Amino acid sequence: MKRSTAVLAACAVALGAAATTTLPNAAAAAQGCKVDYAVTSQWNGGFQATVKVTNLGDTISGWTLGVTFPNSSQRVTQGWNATWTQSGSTATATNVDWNRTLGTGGSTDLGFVGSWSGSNPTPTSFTLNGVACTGTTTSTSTTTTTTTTTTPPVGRTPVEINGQLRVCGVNLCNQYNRPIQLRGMSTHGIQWFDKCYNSNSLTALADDWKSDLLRIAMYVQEQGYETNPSGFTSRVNSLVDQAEARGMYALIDFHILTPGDPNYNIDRAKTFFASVAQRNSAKKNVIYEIANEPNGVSWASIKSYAEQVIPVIRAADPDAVVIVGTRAWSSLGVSEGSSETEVINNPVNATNIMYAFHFYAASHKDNYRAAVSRAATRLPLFVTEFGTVLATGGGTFDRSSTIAWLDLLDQLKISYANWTYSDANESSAALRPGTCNGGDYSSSGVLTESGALLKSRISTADNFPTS
Ligand code: IDC
Repeated sequence: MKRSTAVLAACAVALGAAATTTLPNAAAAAQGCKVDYAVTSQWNGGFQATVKVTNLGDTISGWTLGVTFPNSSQRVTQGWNATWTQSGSTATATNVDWNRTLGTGGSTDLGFVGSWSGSNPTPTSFTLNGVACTGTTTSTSTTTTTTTTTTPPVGRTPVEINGQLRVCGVNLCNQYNRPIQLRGMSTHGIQWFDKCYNSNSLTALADDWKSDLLRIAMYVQEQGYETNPSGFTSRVNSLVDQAEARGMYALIDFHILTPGDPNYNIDRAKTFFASVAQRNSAKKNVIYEIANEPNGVSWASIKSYAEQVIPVIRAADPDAVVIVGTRAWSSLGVSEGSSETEVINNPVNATNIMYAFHFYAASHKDNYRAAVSRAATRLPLFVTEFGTVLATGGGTFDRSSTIAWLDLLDQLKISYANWTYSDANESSAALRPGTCNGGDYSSSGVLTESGALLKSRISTADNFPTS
């Protein structure tokens, strides 16, 4: 083992030089490390990897990790939980404040998105403070699952653990600046399915489903907000409170759909967001989604809308995360023949924002998944709405495409909300028709096929980082 070898070598040198001299303390400090490296996703020209660093030596305070690739065509483009730089074929990760100290046996989880051309991106060696990590284990499998022994904190809700969220790099991060993924459900249009959102149903969502968030879909047209601004504003606020009381995040969705140009509703958006942002500014559980699905409108117009609405929110609630819808029903432009590059090349001029991506699993498959994999290396993405069915909200329930999507989102730590937690008579709904007429939201009999799959995915342990 590296630790004892290093100490013995130091003793031999010291004793050989002068048998009477006591050992200098510095020479006695044991060093050693182990790295668990896994490529969690890989695509043409890029990959994402996790790097778990374990200190096998004495406690260190302040460290750098060297990661040497086979050649310099592998580049770290964005990393997290450390400051990443690269020179030639060696990338260097320097500790950030909260993981500066690593005790004996202590570990920290880092990660990065990298680019590569033509060869396997697995690093050839790792060093911690210049000493080779001989405990290195590597894997390039995209299916490797890291087993974790973290027990989810008992009795602590998603909001209690994660607190105020913020965007860090391409991730959604919690109060400890650690990337997290929120998994939850969207309401249906609250103008139609209001009765589905009551004390019993929301408790079932928080306690049985272990949902991290509730998306509140407030349509603007179709008998929505425009017909009764103050009524819908107060209903949204009351759902924010009910989510908060159960420890869930609340995603306030300004659900524009037809017409597809968000600027049609910009005055309503400013009025609405000024009001909800001011009323909820002290809360930690609110996320704002300013335009559900722009369609038939250029990215430039959407960006202009965002750059007028975001300052209204910031003026009242400066630290909340804001999510901007993207072109073509929030497909990053793909459904209108464009791509994520229009956003990458011309991002919204604001900080602490994410971009929405929506998909319907039976309609949107590999080329959309490829777009998300590419975009996720450059843009903070949040899947604020997706369905397990056709884009109509009905038709075939596509289990295999949904699983492919959810596996991808899990790997990329992209948060999501499923359409819908309602008993609408359509295959996207999670609850069987008639469920919202009664008080039982917990038994398996109330779930549709889609609801059963989503509940099984959402209710698994979150393992949110707690330091
Ligand atoms: C659908 C509802 C359906 C309703 C229709 C029109 O499921 O009951 O009649 O809207 O308002 C979206 C939209 C979302 C759609 C959903 C399914 O954001 O409002 O809901 N969908 O068509 N984008 C892609 C699909």
